Amino acid sequence: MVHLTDAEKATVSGLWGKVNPDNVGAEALGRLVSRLMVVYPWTQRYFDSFGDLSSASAIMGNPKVKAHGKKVIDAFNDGLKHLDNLKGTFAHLSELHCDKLHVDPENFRLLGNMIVIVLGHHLGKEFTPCAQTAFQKVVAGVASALAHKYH
Ligand code: HNI
Repeated sequence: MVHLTDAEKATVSGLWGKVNPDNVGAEALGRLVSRLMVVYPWTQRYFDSFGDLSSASAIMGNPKVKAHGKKVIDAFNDGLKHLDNLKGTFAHLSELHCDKLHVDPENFRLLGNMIVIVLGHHLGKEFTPCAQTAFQKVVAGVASALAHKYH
């Protein structure tokens, strides 16, 4: 399990308060989907009902990607409030992604990295290496909590 120091927790919540989570979610999911379509085209099956995913700009403008990004980031946001109990917080979602959606857990790590990239983009200089380290811990913790039911 990940462990954040009190200083890291303060950094994470301070910086999270400066971004618009819905935008971060939509962009992170859009970037993940764009990357998946190019590198792992078969993952399109996850997003069968999403409509036009034919190019990066179609994906970034796709209203279903945006709406789904909001769902994902709301759950992520909930995780930020329970950093000491990510496993419990994501138990239900882990079951859903594992048993029903059959999402390869590698995608949770990829999405976490997209969230870090988008935060870097939105926060610029404020996203110091120290801040990045704190967020990498969070996304690693969320990814491992989501992957929990797979083992
Ligand atoms: Ni994910 C549905 C949260 C990563 C594919 N996902 C959800 C829902 C939440 C959620 C919340 C809605 C559940 C419900 O309706 O009851 N997903 C999260 C979180 C992460 C994540 C917190 C990582 C931080 N999901 C991923 C990834 C993929 C993914 C990386 C695939 C690449 N998720 C899905 C799919 C659905 C889904 C597919 C169902 C979509 C639908 O509505 O049909």
